[in-house]
Amino acid sequence: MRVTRLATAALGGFLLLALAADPVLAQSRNANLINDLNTTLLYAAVPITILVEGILIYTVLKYRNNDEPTPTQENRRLEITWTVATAIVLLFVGFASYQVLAVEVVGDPVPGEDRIEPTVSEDFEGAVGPKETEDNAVELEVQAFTYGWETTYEGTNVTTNNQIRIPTDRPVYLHITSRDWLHMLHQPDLGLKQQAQPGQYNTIKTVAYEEGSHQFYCTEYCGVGHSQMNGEFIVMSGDDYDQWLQEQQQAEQQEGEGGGSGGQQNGTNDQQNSTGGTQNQTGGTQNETAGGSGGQQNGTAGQQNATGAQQNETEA
Ligand SMILES: [Cu+2]
Repeated sequence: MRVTRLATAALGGFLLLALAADPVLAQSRNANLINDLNTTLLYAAVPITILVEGILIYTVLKYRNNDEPTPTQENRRLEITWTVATAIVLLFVGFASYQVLAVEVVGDPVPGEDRIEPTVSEDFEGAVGPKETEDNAVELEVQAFTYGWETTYEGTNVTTNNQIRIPTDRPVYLHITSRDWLHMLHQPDLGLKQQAQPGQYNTIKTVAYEEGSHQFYCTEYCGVGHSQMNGEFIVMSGDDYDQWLQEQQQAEQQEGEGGGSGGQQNGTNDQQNSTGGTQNQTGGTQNETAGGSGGQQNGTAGQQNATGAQQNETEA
């Protein structure tokens, strides 16, 4: 009876764990690999947990009234069994983890002759460019500072603050560095995490599958503004991304070419605003006038009250 109940509880626990481990959506190749590894390791860990806990509970219950226990002196078969079993488990965990860590989206890209030069703004070491075969790859430079993030897109002058935009289904290389001291970029849904270090680039790679917006943030305590050091990580379709980048570039160019004319337009806006201001002032005058007469009315009311009080006194 007791054993049946225990078995039911163990099975229930296993099912709960299996449900909790179910990955929600395939956001990126990184997240996919990490979640799959997690599930694989869980399938190994749960039976071992049930076995060990089962033996423990069985032993406690069976020998609970044993007042003079004697330790097992020597049991070669038992020792060989648990040594071999442990070795098999460790080999399995090591092999499964290595298969995921060896993939460059998880274990970071490694420099090689088959890669093009990375597009970065500073003369720092550590950046790894895309492979020659990845002709549609996207490179972004992410600079951390106290307290925010600035992203530069593919060697253009286009930058975004506290916002990182990437396209789906293309290899994306993020060259991460810092302008002052240590920070860390983290986006859990996509399985991205890398340190931002001054004087050095750390390159991470991803291939995103789903469009959407996610929050990214700093996960290395860096000062009083650390908790505000977050931003929006936007995954767009390839076409949307190209269009957005083109628009940004055009806006940038227009600003660069006609800085003077842009300034004049702003001046006109300012004039319109000041005209609006005059109208408001006129309105203010009207209000004042109305307020004055209102005040007089109040004054009259006050006089009436005073009169009332006098009447009351008289009656008393
Ligand atoms: Cu921080």
